Amino acid sequence: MSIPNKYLNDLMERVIARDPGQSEFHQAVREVLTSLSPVVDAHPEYITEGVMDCLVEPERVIKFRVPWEDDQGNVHVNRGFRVQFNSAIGPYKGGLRFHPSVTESVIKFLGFEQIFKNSLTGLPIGGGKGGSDFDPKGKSDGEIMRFCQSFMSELSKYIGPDTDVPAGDIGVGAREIGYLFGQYKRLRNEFTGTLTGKGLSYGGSLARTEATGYGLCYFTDCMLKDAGKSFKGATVVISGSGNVATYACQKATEFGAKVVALSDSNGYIYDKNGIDLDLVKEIKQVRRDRIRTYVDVHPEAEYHEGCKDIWTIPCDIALPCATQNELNGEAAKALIANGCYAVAEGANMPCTPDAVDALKEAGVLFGPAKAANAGGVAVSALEMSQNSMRFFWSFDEVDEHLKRIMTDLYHNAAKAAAEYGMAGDLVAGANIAGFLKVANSMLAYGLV
Ligand code: NDP
Ligand code: 2IT
Repeated sequence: MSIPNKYLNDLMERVIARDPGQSEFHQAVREVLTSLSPVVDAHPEYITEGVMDCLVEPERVIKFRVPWEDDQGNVHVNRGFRVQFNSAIGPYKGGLRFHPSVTESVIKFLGFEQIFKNSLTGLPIGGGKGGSDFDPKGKSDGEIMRFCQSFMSELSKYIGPDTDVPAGDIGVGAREIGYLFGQYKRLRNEFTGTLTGKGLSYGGSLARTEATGYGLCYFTDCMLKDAGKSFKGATVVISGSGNVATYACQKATEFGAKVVALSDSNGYIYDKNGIDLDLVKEIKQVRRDRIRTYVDVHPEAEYHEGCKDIWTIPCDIALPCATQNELNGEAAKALIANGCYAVAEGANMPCTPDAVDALKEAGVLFGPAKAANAGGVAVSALEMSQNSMRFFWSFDEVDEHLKRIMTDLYHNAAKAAAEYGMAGDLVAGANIAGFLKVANSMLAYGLV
C-alpha cells in the first residue's frame, strides 16, 4: 500500500533501495511514515528542513566480531550490533537482543521503534538497540560469561552513561546484564549507570524486572476503561513466557483477569483453570526449561507443539509478548471470530500489518507496541535517574511513577490521534506524539 504523502512515499522507496532485504526495518518505517502523512501535510518544514530524511537513517551503525570459546575449547565467532539511531532528545537507549534470528534489519527496526517509544515516555532518552545472533539456549553459565565479556570488550568503546545506555531484551536478562556490566566496569574503570536492568545489589532499580509487563497492563487498563470495559472477569491469552509475558500475566491476574495460555518458541500451554505462574517462573527462570514441562505438574492442562495456534484459543484480551510478526492476519481473524475485543502488544511489532488492519477494521481495541510496552524503558530511565543521584526509590515509588507514565502516555497518544482526525487510532496517535518531540528537537538543532 502506498503512503498518502508523496514525498514520504518516495522516501520509503529510497529507504528500500538503499538497504534492500531489510524487511523488518522497512515494515516499521512504512507504518510510521503512513501515520505521519497528515503531520507533514500540515507542516512541510519537517520535509524541507531534512527531518524526515534524517529520521530514517541511523546516526551510527556499529557492527563487530564476537569471538568466544565454548566449554570444550572450540572457537565460535558471532556478530554483534549496536544501532545508535537517534540522540535528539537524550542518550541512545534500548535493549540488547541475543537470538539466532538477529540481523542488522531486526536491530534497525527495533532501534527505529525505540526512538518514538522513548519519546512517548516523556523522559530524556534517545533511540538505540543492539544484540547478536548468539543463541544463549543450552549454553553453560561459563559460556554465557565468556560471550558477554567478548561482546562488551568491543561495545564498551561506544557506550557510556551520557552517550548510550543498553539494557536487556530477548535472551538478555539479569544474568547477562551482570556479566556485561562487570566487564564494562573492569574495562572502563568506572562505576556508572551505563547499563540498566542491573541487579539490585549493584545499582538496579526496584520494579525494572516487572516494568514492561506491568506497564502493558496499566496501558491496556486505560484503553479498556475508555471503552467501558476492564480486565475484571476477562479471559486473557498471552504469548511468550519470558520477562514481559510473566509480569503481564501477574498484573492481569491481579486486575481480576484469568490468563489461560502462555508459550515459548516450541509451543503453548492452555490451562482453563488459569495459569499457575509460580510454576512457570520455576520452569523458565530457575530451571531454564521448556514450557511443555508445565503439564507434568498440571496434567489437566494442554500442551500444543507450535506457536501459531495459540490465537485460536477463545479470549477477550490478547497480549502478544514473544517476538515480531508472531500474530498474522489469519490469527487476527481467529481472535475476532472468537469475540476478542482488545489486543495490546507487549512484544515489539508482534502483529503483522494485515493483522493490525483486520483488528482495526473489526473495531478491536488495539494498543501498539511502542506505546503499550514502553514501561520497561521508562523504568530503565528511572534507573538512570537513581544512578545519577546515587540514590534509590522504593518499589512502590517506582511503580507509582510507572503507572503515571503509562496513563499519561495513553492519553497523549489518544489526544494526538484525535487532533489529526483519527480518534481511537492509537497506532497513528503513538507515532505522531512520539515523533513531534523528536522532530521539533531536530528542527531546533539545524542540519546535524
Ligand atoms: P525473553 O527472552 O525474556 O522472553 C522471550 C519469550 O519469547 C520466550 O518465551 C521465548 O521463548 C519467546 N520467543 C522468543 N523468540 C521467539 C520466536 N522467534 N518465536 C516464538 N517465541 C519466541 O524476552 P522478553 O520477554 O524481554 O521480550 C519479549 C518481547 O518483548 C520482545 O519482542 C522484546 O523486544 C519486547 N520487549 C521487551 C522489553 C523488556 O523490558 N524486556 C521491553 C519492551 C519490549 P524461548 O524461551 O523458547 O526462547
Ligand atoms: O524494547 C524495549 O523497550 C526494551 N527491550 C527495553 C529497553 C531498555 O532500555 O530498557
